[in-house]
Amino acid sequence: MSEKRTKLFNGHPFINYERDVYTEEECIKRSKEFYQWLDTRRTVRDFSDKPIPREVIDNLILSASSAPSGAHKQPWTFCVVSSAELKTQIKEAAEKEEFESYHNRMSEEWLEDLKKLQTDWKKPFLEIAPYLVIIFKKAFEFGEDGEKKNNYYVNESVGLAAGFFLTAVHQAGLVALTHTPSPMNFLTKLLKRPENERPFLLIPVGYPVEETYVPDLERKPIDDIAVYYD
Ligand code: IYR
Repeated sequence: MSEKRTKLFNGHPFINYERDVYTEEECIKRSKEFYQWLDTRRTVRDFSDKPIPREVIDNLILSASSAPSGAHKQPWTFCVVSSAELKTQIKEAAEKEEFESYHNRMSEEWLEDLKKLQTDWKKPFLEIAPYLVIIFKKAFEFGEDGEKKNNYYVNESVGLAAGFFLTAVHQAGLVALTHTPSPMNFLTKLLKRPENERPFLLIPVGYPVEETYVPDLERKPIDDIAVYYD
């Protein structure tokens, strides 16, 4: 690596952004290959209990944390649960809420929309997957003297980090499930999170079982998802 070239902008240090440069042809090839590879990612619900090195989880989280965030505040905490006892507590609390949701809180339309995914209130993967990664968003932070410090565009920022995380999981040859128990404030209590943090997503990470089936879904074609204004 060449030496960092730095410059001050109004007294603030900037570094020269060194990046790879591609020809238009390479750019087309790379974007196509990346799309074709990313399109092979699937949400999986049948996890194996095969362990994953902790270092892998650190790397996935570091990748997630490279996402852009409002005023570069990185307003997230990734809680990583491998304790069997805690996983059981999380499963029991999540299933209690999900039972209520599937039986009394979700509309007929919603339940109908989920039939193709064959989800239900039972969440065995919460005990089976080697790691549960629970992303918390930081609504605000505490400064040195305990004063409140603002974060900005928190939902957008944490959503981006979650997307980066799922991409990193796929790149590592692992699978994940974006689980959304609702309400999920039980996670704040079980994981003893401070008052400035709110649960955002619960993501089991692991290997899939040997023979895994996923819903036979189609993704929307480009004309249904993009509008060009030339
Ligand atoms: N949170 C429930 C229900 C659920 C909702 C949506 I929208 C999904 O895409 C899948 C599931 C659950 O996790 O089962």
